[in-house]
Amino acid sequence: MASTLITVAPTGAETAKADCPALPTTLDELVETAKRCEAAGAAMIHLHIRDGEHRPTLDLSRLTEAVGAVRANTALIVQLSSGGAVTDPYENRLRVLDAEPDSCSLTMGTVNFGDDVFMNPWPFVTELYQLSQEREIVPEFELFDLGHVAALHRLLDKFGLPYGGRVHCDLVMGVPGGMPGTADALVAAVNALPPAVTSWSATGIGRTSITVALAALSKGGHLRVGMEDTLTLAKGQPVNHNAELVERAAALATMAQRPPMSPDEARDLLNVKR
Ligand code: KMH
Ligand code: ZN
Repeated sequence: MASTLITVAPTGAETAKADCPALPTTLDELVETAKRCEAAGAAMIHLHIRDGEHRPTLDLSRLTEAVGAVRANTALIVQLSSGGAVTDPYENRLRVLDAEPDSCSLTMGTVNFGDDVFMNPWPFVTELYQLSQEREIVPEFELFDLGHVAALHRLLDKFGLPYGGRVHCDLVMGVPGGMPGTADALVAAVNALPPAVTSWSATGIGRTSITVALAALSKGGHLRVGMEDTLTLAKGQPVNHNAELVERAAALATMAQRPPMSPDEARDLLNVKR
């Protein structure tokens, strides 16, 4: 039976700990979250980390420590965010690869991001991509808009396949400034993906979470969930732990006759280094 890759994105860079105490921001909270989410059905973790004051950071020693701690306590595929926060300079975002994760996110273009702009100019995208090839790190292409899908065609045409030979994308839907979190937008984006794409997931920001998950499962895609993207289970019902979102995704996937895949199966799917 086909199965579903569930990625958990537990923290992000946008929400303040003071506004959401349930957000995992310390190393202990991260490890506890990773273990519970793995038990609930996650196979990959998309990581942003925080400093001692719970602020987003790309500090290399903290990143390396977080990668090691998740690896020591779970079998999850560790994907580091190369997106960071909107204020992070390009050189720090490139340096994330020095922490030697299994995978890194790689956003395929600039996008308005609420009141901010998430900057991903073409020279940065190509430099990060070539670095991922050199370092043997599997990228996950983050597609916030249809233009990012077009840019992925261009990247693969010019620079060839990623390390490992698989092409895995994540549709990030419902960001104010990006494509909407609707079934119509998902179908349009999926139908436009390059033929080289071997797997894709989708995530719906905020209240688009369930719509996007159901559309993704219906269209044969995988799922990303987590408090980076969604802080409520329903109106007025806050998420108390990332595992609640993973459990819900696992239940939807099981209902769709595509139960969660193990980290080991996910390693085969993405062909990350073993
Ligand atoms: N925090 C956003 C500005 C990624 O992780 O690669 C970017 C982001 C995407 O979250
Ligand atoms: Zn992220």
